[in-house]
Amino acid sequence: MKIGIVCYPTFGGSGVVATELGKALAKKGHSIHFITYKRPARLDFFSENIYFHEVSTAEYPLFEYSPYDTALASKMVDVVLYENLDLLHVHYAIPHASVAFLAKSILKTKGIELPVITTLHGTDITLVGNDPSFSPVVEFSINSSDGVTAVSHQLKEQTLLSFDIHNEIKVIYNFIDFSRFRKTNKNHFKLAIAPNGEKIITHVSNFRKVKRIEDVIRVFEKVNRKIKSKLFLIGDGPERKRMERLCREIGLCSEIRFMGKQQAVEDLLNISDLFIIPSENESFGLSALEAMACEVPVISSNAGGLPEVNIQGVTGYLSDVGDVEDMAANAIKILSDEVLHEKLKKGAYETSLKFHIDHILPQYEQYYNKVHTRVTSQNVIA
Ligand code: GMT
Repeated sequence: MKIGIVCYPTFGGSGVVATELGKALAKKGHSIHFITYKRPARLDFFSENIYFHEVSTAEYPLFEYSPYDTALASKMVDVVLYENLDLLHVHYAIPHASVAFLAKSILKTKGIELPVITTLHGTDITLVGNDPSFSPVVEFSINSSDGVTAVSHQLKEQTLLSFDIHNEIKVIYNFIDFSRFRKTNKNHFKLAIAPNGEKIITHVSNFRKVKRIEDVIRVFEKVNRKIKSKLFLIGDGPERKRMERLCREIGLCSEIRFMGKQQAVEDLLNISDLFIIPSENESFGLSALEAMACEVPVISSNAGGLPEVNIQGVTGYLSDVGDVEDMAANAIKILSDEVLHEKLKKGAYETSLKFHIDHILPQYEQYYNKVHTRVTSQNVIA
């Protein structure tokens, strides 16, 4: 198939899923056309089946804000027409789903029926999408898509609760590529970074408020009083400065390392003993899954879709949002009991296999075929 993928090109979860999906589809022989404003961060190699179409907006003194949506719709139309795309798969509802509706409507006037699939990733529903300044458009564009997927059952339920949806929503989980995220021996690296046998606790995110990084630091503060340990904070975002100040205030700067954005997250996961994700809301928690694939148990909140990924007592433990005491107690329990730690490492890895790219990719392919057949056959009858 010739598939257009529209996504945010950043390190954020939706962009990562979209890019990895495109790469995997290209490996299977599909032609993949990424349409976005910058080359996606994870699009780091050349493939004869992958194309990148950059959306650039015209500068004009009248525009206080460049009309990205208009430029994106025009680029979608252009790529569909000249690359003969079979289907458009847009990731993150805002603005991609409504822009796809506009492109689809334009193409209809040219006699082309373009199937559009929207994947909901989380904050496009739970935070941003719910905002009254976006919600009517989000609801309309979900209902206007030819196919809709959500990355967890909880996100599907949340979408149905938040909006008046009459479209089917299919759940297709985030996935993991085990050729990248797998246990490898990085003991030399661990020895250099934790020379006194310190346990390493890791958090990866975009440092937004929803991630509750203060809870990560408060949990670590408690753990560190009992267990020699270090905290890796990987990623960057609006909360970073405040969190750096907090580390100074509590005097733990030498134990807490702000790593910034990292390309080779898997190397850091491979020297980690525990992963922590205490989010206020988390539709799936791809970063937790990446840790589990590297045999790292997870301490998380029980928000959103996290209980579908982190299984209580099997892959780690879950606590109520903000229950720093319970999270710290669970972390200490795991890090001070070698037998339990080993059991959870094994459980984390075995559970992560359920999300193997080889299981999830065919679900997308089958869904593409189903939606494509439905939309194009409707067109023939009409
Ligand atoms: O805020 C983020 O974590 C980034 C966000 C995104 O859309 O870029 O991630 C969301 O999509 C990921 C991929 O489907 C999910 O694994 C994350 O759980 C989800 N984040 C939230 O719901 C907060």
